[in-house]
Amino acid sequence: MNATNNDLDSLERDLLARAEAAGDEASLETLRVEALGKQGSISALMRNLGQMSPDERKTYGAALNVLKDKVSEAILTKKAALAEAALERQLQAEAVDVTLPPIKPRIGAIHPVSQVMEELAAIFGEMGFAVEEGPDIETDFNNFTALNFPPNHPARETHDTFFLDAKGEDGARKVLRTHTSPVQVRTMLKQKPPIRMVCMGRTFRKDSDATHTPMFHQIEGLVIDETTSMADLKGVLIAAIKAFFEVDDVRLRFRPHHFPFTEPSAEVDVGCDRSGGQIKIGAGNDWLEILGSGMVHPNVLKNCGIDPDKYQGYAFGMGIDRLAMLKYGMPDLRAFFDADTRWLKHYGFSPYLLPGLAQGIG
Ligand code: 2NM
Repeated sequence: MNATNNDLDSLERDLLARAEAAGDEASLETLRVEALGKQGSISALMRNLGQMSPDERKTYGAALNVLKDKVSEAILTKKAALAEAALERQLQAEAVDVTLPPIKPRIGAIHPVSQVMEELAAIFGEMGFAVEEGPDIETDFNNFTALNFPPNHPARETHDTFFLDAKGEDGARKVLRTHTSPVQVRTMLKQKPPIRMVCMGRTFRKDSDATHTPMFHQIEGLVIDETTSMADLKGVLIAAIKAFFEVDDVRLRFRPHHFPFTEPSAEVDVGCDRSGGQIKIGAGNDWLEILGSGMVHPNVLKNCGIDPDKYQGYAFGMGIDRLAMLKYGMPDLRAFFDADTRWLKHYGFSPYLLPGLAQGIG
């Protein structure tokens, strides 16, 4: 009886040590089968109980049951510890430091002209202007005739037009648009007033020197309803220029001018300061010409199917490239179109920070 109990003690030491030493779930399962399975060592001892006297059977059976419980408890405990350790290892291995800065894939930079267009779209969009688009190749009618440039009139030559060989439906040679105004023509032809739109895009003139490139960008705006006036134009321009240059005060000066498509017409200067060697918009006593504008000529309205006795409107236009140079301090216009990646890296904008009135302009 004592000998048998000693046997149980050593079996217990052995089984518990194996449970403790098990390195994975598989060896725990092997242990469980070898100790508690049908052919297991404890089960075999249980089967011997039948040959014992009732007294022996009582004490020895009880001891066996205690051993059985201890072993299965040891196996379960070790199993839980192994699972916990495995989870801990996985958590360590997959840990993410959420305080690290994001990885920025190198997907290039937004060109300052594109950036400025996004800014202008946000600003004018907020003021209720739709953004319209049109093709670079235009008919003579859309680019000139509808806009009150008389046929063979010298005004057409002042635009240094690129003519194509192809002819449009009007029988005249097509042109690379010399301004974005044909988009206004298209809009008036397809849409009844009220009209409130801007258009931005490429324009082309045979002109190339330090301050002119044969391709440049314009934004033009058009508002047509029954009552809008130069006063509305001035209010819109002041608000837009304040938002664009991010200044609180802007002075505008309207000088009489002439355009074929507007009457009256005005060139507009914005107040600036040149004392620091660079131009600052807003403050100061100097002036900088930045845009052209006027009330849409009745002939233009008529040419575009709008009754000039019922409707009136204003229009304005400005150069986007120069706006970008002024705002972002880029001295040389020609570098804009060199496609030099070093320049773009220096002056370009992050694709992740698109302008909007909520997140800020520029
Ligand atoms: C300017 C200056 C003044 C203009 C006029 C029109 C249209 F189509 F409505 F007649 N669009 N844009 C306009 C007027 C453009 O750019 C310097």
